[in-house]
Amino acid sequence: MNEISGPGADTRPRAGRSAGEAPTALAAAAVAREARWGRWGALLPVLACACSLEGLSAEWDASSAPTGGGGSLSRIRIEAEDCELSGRFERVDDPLASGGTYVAVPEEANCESDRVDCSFEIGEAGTYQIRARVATGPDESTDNSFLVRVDHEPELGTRYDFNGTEFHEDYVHDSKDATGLLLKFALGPGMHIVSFGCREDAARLDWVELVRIGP
Ligand SMILES: [Ca+2]
Ligand SMILES: [Ca+2]
Repeated sequence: MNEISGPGADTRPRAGRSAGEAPTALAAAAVAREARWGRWGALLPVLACACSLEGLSAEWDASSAPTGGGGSLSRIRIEAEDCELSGRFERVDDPLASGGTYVAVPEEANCESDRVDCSFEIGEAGTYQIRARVATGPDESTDNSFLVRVDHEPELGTRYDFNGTEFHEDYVHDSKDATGLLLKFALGPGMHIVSFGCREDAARLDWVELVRIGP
């Protein structure tokens, strides 16, 4: 697997959906872990304690929904604002966004190599799909696509179009594929990077999930 870049100084671990714990202390602890251990530090609590993921940017939702095959979907969610941003992607505060923040390249800034890289630690090999919470920018017809890559492939990215000026959940599909099939990836255990690259400035990304749909 390729080189994996660390979270960098702009990583901002946030308290997850809190259930009574002190988010600021947890966030501070997460920052301290990041400083000492980089990306791996954020994983330590997962190994140490499966009971609570408070304070981590990645959330396991093993509660899941049943699938037709009798298995269950498991998903890992990472807030886009907690991913590594490059180029002109910016964090934008918005009460309608999960965690109060989304990311976007400013309108009219144009796209170059701007990217949002979200690192997922996968424990179980399987077939995965990407789900994201997205919204178009102010111009719904020209602020509504990203170039999606998994582990830096494909090199040019898969064009993913969507609609809707309000935030909504969507599964990533290949917009050049007339069949409309959702993207699927066979992933082994370990770290995987899901990237959303700028294709049209002002397109908004709130969070990203890897969803395991089967073996
Ligand atoms: Ca635009
Ligand atoms: Ca968010």
